[in-house]
Amino acid sequence: MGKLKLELDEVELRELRKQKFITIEQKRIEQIAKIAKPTVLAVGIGGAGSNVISWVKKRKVAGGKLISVNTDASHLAVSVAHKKILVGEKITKGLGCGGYPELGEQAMYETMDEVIKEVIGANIIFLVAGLGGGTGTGGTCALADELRRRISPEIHNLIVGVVTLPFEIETARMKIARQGIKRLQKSCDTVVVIDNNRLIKIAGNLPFRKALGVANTTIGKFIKGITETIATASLINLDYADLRAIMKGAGLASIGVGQGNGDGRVEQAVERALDGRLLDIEDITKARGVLIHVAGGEGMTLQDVHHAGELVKRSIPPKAKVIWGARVDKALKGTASVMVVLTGVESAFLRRHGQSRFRSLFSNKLKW
Ligand SMILES: Nc1nc2c(ncn2[C@@H]2O[C@H](COP(=O)(O)OP(=O)(O)OP(=O)(O)O)[C@@H](O)[C@H]2O)c(=O)[nH]1
Ligand SMILES: [Mg+2]
Repeated sequence: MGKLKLELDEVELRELRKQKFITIEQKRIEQIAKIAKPTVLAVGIGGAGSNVISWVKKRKVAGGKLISVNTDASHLAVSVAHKKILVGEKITKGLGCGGYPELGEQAMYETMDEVIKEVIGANIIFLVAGLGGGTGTGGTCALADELRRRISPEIHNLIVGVVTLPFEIETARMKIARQGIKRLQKSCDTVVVIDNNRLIKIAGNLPFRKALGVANTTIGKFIKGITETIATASLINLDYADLRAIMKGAGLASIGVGQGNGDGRVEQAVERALDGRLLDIEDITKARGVLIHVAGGEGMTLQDVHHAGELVKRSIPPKAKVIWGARVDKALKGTASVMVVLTGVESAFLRRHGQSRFRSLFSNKLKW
């Protein structure tokens, strides 16, 4: 009896040791996962950039940090963000840059250390701005250049510019925007371009503010979508390595988001993401990489997700690199939401607004 008890004790002991080992191992994995979790950060620069950050912040984003940077103190005061930074106080006295990008650039350099301190260290950095004005154009270019200069190449990170193009009627701003894109491409891994002019087509009869809201919603959904997919567990995980594979050194990119309801919601959502998109694309069939992300309610099946992927793939070249993710969102009852990011595309805007006329200005980095 006593012997049997002793044997049982040994078995129990072994079992206990095993369990302890498993718990320690589990803890170790959890710790590594915590450290290895990529951090996502979005900085909105200038009026349009801060408006997008406010949109995302008001809708709550899981796992990302949101920062607003502006030279305009009164706009910054009403912006919503985790952190707000007034830049260039000495130069602009908190009054904005009045459309002068060189001033935006100087303002950003005046406060650069404070901005960099908040931004550096994140794995994915989104720089969001409306191109054409002073703070957004000049400030974003300066910040992107400085980040590239200060982050050592071995650090695995992604700098993604997310910018809007001015309306055709804002003629004076076109040249500034074009120079901005050119310069951003040098320091960012990808520059996602959203053409405000496409708004006229899809939201032409809406009041101006609401039409801008459509663009802000598109950009906001893109940032929120990527952040949450990377930061939280999903149905089909889109991981950081996937994202890097498609966005590292990818040139220009375009995004489209669409939603569908009821039967055929997946087809509807895909169609809207590709057709109703604010894409500034010369030719969709030239895309080099595509990211497809599907979100749906609890009833969403793998077949739905697969179907969405197949529909998108039909519109793009067979050689394009495709990555995809899917996420169940309880709030989306009977609704499917699809986001498409096409990278390596050519900008229709740059084509329309001739490349050669201002070429001499591009060669001098500091002239706008
Ligand atoms: N999508 C979108 N575009 C906007 C919004 N506000 C402005 N824009 C566009 O962005 C461009 C730049 O405008 P702002 O962001 O206000 O300019 P800024 O960067 O603050 O520059 P300054 O005011 O000159 O210092 C404009 O020419 C518009 O085309 C917005 O809320 N949403
Ligand atoms: Mg402004």
